[in-house]
Amino acid sequence: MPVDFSGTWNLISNDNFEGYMVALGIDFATRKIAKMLKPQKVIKQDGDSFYIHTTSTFRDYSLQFRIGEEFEEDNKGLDNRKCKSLVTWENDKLVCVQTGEKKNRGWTHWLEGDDLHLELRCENQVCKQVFKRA
Ligand code: VLP
Repeated sequence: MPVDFSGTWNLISNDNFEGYMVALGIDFATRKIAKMLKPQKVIKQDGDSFYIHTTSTFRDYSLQFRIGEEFEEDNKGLDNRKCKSLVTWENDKLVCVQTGEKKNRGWTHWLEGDDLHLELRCENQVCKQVFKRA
């Protein structure tokens, strides 16, 4: 049985979000607002189907996918660049590769103790976020 990421999670730390946003080409004004946010993630996992909703006082982003099935992602409200995304299991980690204009773009989710971890990658930048159950 794979791990279960389902739940409501609150951001508690956010390392190098700035570098990640710069790599994505997010403008200065938006970055200033975005780095103050404490987003919440709601994850619903049902077998190989996932729903991940990231909400904040500024913008929301939601994503639905099935493991192993490539889908088109629009990144609406983020950098708005379309990409082809594929999420797979690597042991107990959920690994997403986002193929498109930006090199080395993707993310990895995993559980560590009671915490949800997220690594966001773009080009040579890595952002590391940690969430606790709400
Ligand atoms: C854009 C970069 C901040 C910053 C401007 C808007 C949504 C894995 C994955 C599921 C993400 C989160 C992406 C955050 C990139 C911000 C608005 C912040 C709130 O999560 O859980 O999509 O990719």
